[in-house]
Amino acid sequence: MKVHTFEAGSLKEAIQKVKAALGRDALILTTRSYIKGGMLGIGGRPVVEVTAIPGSVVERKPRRRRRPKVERRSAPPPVAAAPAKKDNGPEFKKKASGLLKEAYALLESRESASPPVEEPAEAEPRLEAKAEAVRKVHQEPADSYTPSVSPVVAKEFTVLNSLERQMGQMKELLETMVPQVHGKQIVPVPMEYEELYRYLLDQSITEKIARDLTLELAKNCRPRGLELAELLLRITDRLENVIDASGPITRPSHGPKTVAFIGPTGVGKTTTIAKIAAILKFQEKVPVGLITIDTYRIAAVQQLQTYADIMKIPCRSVLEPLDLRRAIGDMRNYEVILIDTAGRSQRDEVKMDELTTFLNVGAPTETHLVISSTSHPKAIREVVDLFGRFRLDRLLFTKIDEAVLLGPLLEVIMKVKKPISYITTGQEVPEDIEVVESRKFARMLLGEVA
Ligand SMILES: Nc1nc2c(ncn2[C@@H]2O[C@H](COP(=O)(O)OP(=O)(O)OP(=O)(O)O)[C@@H](O)[C@H]2O)c(=O)[nH]1
Ligand SMILES: [Mg+2]
Repeated sequence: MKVHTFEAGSLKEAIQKVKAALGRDALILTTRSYIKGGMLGIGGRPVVEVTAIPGSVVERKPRRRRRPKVERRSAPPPVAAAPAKKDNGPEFKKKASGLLKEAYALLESRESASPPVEEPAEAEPRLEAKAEAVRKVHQEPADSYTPSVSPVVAKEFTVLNSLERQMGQMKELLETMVPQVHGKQIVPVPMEYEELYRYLLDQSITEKIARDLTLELAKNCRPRGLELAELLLRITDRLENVIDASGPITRPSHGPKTVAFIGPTGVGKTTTIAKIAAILKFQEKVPVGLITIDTYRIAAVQQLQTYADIMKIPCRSVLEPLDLRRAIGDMRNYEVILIDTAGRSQRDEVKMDELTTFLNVGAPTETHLVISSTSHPKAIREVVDLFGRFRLDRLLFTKIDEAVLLGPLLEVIMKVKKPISYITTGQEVPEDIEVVESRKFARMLLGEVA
């Protein structure tokens, strides 16, 4: 008698294979589920193996009438053919949990028995009956299969089905987890650098930057086993190289230098311009002029005009792009011309387009993107994305005095890759402004209070 072996990903599939190859009368001898392939239990795939023989082999033998096992073992009566009703209530759960326990016990006993003991083929129930037993256990609607199955076999199928379901759930879980892991390209931080990594995260440095900095340091750092303070010193060195400081706005070698300040509303553009104008005029003795293209609010124009009046600096307000060009021409005798722009929401397309036209026509020598260090990291990211449409020459960070953590700025610096001109540290004009120094700013990004 030739025993056929079938392998499939699930019991259902295996049975289908048996039926297709040996017919509906086929008799199942053994069933086994195991993990195939992989290493050390990782990466294999669940496999159900079924051995069976054609039913005709057995039919030819004179059949010995056998009493159903269910009677001998005083187990529940044979499975009924009527469609089973779905029941997921507490009673069902209790039963299911009992069955599961039994199933595990059975599985354990099977595993310890080697080789597995096969029941004589003639004592085995038919394939259909086994399938029916499985259906009954799982409360699935029955079809035309004739029930006659021993509880032992039913339990075996319970085990396989339970395992199959669990493996399916695990597969689903893995499928949702694996792309995320790959998406983030997570490389574990060595234990030795875990403290540094956590420290960087605590500074609100983004996870990716914190990880990259840590891994880079871990790769190149000698000697090993440095204290956190020493590691931070090395990170400071690294950031010092990342932070490009442009130095202050200075007197140009020829012609007037026009510098535009752009950025979202209320970040401190006008106040910063007033500070820079005061330093240029009173400390550097540079002739300076002001232009405002803040066409939306009279008060905003007046704000700059008031500073200009106090400092006795000429100030022009313009409403049209061509006026801007004319105003710059009119101020050609001033060495530095600072241009204030209306704060605008980066989401306001109309105003952003209008600013584009002003900047195209005015063609400033330099454009500084003004970002408040108190803004939410997400808002900062959005500002960078949307103001990135302009030709940016410098970054300028305001309200450093109010910011709790400066870590989010590192992402901007790394993304925009433009030198930083100034940071502003309060509302006082002109005192609260500093020209950026790379090392000092690196220490500030790492949490050192200025
Ligand atoms: N704490 C602090 N406040 C600042 C700083 N710079 C500006 N401010 C304040 O921020 C507020 C807005 O400043 P503005 O200069 O009017 O900002 P703006 O970007 O010109 O605003 P819009 O023209 O409306 O877009 C004012 O109350 C300033 O005093 C700073 O460095 N620190
Ligand atoms: Mg303003």
